[in-house]
Amino acid sequence: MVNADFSRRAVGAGMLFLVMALVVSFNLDQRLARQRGQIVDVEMFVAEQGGFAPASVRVRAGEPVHFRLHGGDVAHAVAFGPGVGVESGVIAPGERRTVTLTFAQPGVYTYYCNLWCSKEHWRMRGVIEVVDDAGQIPPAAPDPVIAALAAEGVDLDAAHGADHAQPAPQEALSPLVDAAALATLAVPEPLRSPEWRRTHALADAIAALAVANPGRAASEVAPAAAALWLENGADGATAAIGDLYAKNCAACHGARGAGDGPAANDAATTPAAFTVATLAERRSDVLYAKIRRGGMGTGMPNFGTLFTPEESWSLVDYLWVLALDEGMSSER
Ligand code: HEC
Ligand SMILES: [Cu+2]
Repeated sequence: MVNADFSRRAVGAGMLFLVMALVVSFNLDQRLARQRGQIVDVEMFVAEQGGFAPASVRVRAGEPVHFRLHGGDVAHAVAFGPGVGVESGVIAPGERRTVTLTFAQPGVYTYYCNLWCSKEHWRMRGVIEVVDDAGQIPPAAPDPVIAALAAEGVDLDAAHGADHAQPAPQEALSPLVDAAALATLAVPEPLRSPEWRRTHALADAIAALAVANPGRAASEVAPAAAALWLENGADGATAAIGDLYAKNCAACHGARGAGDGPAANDAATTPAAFTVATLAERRSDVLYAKIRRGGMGTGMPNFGTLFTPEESWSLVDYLWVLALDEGMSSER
């Protein structure tokens, strides 16, 4: 009686152990599979030949993804965004390179070529759907800045005109930047706030500074406002943003923002030159929106799926560095 009871218990304990061992090994298997990650093979061709194959992939968040990139025709370089901060570097035709990254957050990401490889280069983009454990992607919130512009009735497509090509009132702002003059002027508090700067244009800052300093010459006020504008836009003056511009914008807009990049003539419309004359009347949020959404019916691509909002604001600041930086503007 005692013995039978004991052996029954022993069998029970043994089975429990087995079940637990199976559960543990199953979990271990899953964990190992997760650690090994997912493999995504991508063939690369210029956009005219189909771009990336596949052009859309689905992976799981929190697990490494090994992108095995293979150059099919010409040299390409693959970047991941927004906010991923990973690049493959240049991949020669026929070369194979693996880029491993882990998406911490589910959402929709982009892989894109950032080496100018053909006329339609900027169309060389792929979509990465990163799902959570339940296989879901959280819905993306609309960009609040672009939504606010729409609510305000700002027509992004009407905000550009024939003014691109004619750098006229630039002389009026000469010398372009004068920090010494700024130090002698009264600066109304809102002009220093990032929110004000984002919803206004340099022309607004010049006007507000003139009102706050009656009796001071316009030739003093404008360069002072420009100095303030540049000072408050220091985010655009980093090497990382310069690099972002060089790889994604310079081919059309020119290395120095003069609208004279090697691909400028291929765009459906002439790319804007980023001079004081073209930018002064532009609100920062309109420039931001144009970068993220692109120009409807023009050659301006959309970059909202490539860059973070912060990167986009910094690019707006960088356009001002191009337009206002004394060294550069004296070259034009
Ligand atoms: C394929 C060529 C091309 C590339 C690449 C490109 N742009 Fe443009 N961009 C254009 C064209 C063409 C326009 C003019 C569209 C129009 O008439 O509004 C434009 C307009 C703009 C405008 C609006 C200017 C204004 O005064 O309204 C901004 C801002 C801008 N681009 C920023 C950028 C930035 C920043 C990048 C890189 C992240 C970039 N662009 C990349 C072609 C390009
Ligand atoms: Cu390319």
